[in-house]
Amino acid sequence: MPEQSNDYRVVVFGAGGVGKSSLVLRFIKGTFRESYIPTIEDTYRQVISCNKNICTLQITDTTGSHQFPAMQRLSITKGHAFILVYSVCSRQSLEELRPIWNLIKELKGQEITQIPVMLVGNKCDESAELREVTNSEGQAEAASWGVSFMETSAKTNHNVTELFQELLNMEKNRSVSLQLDGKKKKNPKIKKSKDITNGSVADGGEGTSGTTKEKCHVM
Ligand SMILES: Nc1nc2c(ncn2[C@@H]2O[C@H](COP(=O)(O)OP(=O)(O)O)[C@@H](O)[C@H]2O)c(=O)[nH]1
Ligand SMILES: [Mg+2]
Repeated sequence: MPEQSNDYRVVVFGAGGVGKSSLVLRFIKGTFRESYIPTIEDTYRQVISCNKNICTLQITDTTGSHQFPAMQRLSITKGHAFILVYSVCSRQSLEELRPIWNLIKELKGQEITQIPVMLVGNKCDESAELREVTNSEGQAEAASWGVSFMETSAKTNHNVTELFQELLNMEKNRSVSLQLDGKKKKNPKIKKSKDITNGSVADGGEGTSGTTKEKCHVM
């Protein structure tokens, strides 16, 4: 299927409880929940534009550090871009990303310089007293790894769409964008795809029904 070969795969890593699922759900569904429901592994899909065609943005929300090593390696091997999430309220969660980053570098080899990677300090809405990692410390860590950096809040929706858009902007091998505007009319192939009429599909248990194409649009 052409849609499948056109997948653009983003993998979200980070310790349990840092807000990986919250960021993905905020982006895909526009929702947020206070309760913590541990994830097994879910993949969400959203239609995006790629080289003036449509393709599928596939976001894999991983379980965190307890992911089976073989699954972790597979996610890395298949991934086109990576989001490494820690909580600004937990220095430990930043430290837990290091082995994952090292594994990504090891498995991608030379290719790593071409791969979009964003280090993300989530929960930036939390009060100053709860903070354990400052913005500049996060920035410095990202700089030493040679990756990009952003602070987000899935709770207040701060920098969430920007995170995904920035990540796609970093892709140099193809032109990927959340924007579908303008491309739809020019590309008659869109009508041939069954998936596209739904806007998005998910193979994870939580699903993404209800996601509309409007969610793909950024201002
Ligand atoms: N204050 C705050 N809490 C958040 C934020 N993102 C997630 N949480 C909370 O942190 C907990 C863990 O979130 P979850 O997305 O399940 O973490 P995951 O294990 O990394 O997928 C939940 O109770 C969320 O409500 C955020 O941006 N700000
Ligand atoms: Mg989760």
